[in-house]
Amino acid sequence: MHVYLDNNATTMVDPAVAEAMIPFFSEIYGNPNSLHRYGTASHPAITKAINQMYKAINASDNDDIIFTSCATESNNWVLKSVWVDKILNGDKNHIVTTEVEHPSVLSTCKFLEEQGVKVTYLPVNDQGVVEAHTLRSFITEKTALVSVMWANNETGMIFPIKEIGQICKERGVLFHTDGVQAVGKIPVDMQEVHVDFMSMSAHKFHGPKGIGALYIRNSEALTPLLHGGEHMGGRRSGTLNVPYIVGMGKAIELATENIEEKMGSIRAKRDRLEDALLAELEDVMVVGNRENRTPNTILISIRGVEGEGMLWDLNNALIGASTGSACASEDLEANTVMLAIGADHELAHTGIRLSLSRFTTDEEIDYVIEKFKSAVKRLRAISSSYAKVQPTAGGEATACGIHHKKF
Ligand code: C6P
Repeated sequence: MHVYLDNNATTMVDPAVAEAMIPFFSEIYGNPNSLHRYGTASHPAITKAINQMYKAINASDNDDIIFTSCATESNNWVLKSVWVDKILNGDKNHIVTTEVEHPSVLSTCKFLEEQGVKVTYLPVNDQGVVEAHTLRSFITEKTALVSVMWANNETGMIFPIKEIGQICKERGVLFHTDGVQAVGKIPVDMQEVHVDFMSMSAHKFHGPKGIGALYIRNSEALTPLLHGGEHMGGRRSGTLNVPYIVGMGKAIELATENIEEKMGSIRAKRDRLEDALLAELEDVMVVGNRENRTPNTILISIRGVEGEGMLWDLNNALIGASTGSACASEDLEANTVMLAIGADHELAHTGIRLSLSRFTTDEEIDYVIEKFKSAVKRLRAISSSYAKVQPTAGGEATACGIHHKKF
């Protein structure tokens, strides 16, 4: 059996999405900016995709949704353009973000720090979540932007976007959220939150890779990242990628219609897997409480078992999982979110992320439970550092010198 449980890294393109895209490669291939019939032929499909995007996140007619090449571009666009607009050409000098953002936000912030921007990295609590009240004391009259993800890619933990948006609104500060791991996994309604910018990525909800979007409340001014022709109202230049735009529209529609029902079914499988691993394995823990987590995600720490070793065994059993963000997976570094929560380096090397999708089946879950258990047994048997101890009442344990917080 093949089991893919790395859906926070990327998802399979839904066959219905692929089917919707196909005519726009070799049949309706004109440049949508051309005035002839070959160009205009794609306009209805583009309009449909835009409408699907607006409906999925309940954006209003005054808002803009601009297609980009990926969420990395959307994140770069917001951070770099706010720097140009509000810092280089304004009187601000400060950006607030969190310690646990995706590398496309953190690396851009590091770049901006090299340019002289002051960046505050908000800490997370022992659940891996930024508490909204911590933000208040860090916002000053020099703050240009707050950037806080909606849901974390490694833990699935959901951040208090409504409260954070409210604080930013009260203080007159622009608010960007990286919505990549939220859209298509939990209800996202732009009328319920005060968010100025939101990044999205199609390949996280069964659309194609290489296409993302940026939501812009009330068409807020933002210097373009890509200058060129007058595509998308001059906001983002480059010939429109029609098949991918059609695919993103179809994918977001499929992911968000009846989302509660779809997610209920994924949550049931996720919970069954999590319950089984917690009940049947000793010295394991899952990061973050379930109620506040995206319904498809588990970040599990297995004392005494290196994440990479575990991935190897799972891979041999044809199970795809990860130790954390796919973008950082070549570094063999400790899981950054676990470190931010307060785990020590040894423990932070034992995290395994399992992320399900609507295509995950009950049979696959049964198979993973068995293979996971046998992999842990095998790896602990050959582990020089694993010594079985009973965790203390407070959840603290000191096996093999690992001291950690209770997650
Ligand atoms: N996270 C993961 O394994 P792109 O691929 O550029 O459209 O999306 C980047 C991105 C931005 N923000 C968040 C929260 C993300 O999770 C990702 C992609 C993958 O966690 C690949 S690194």
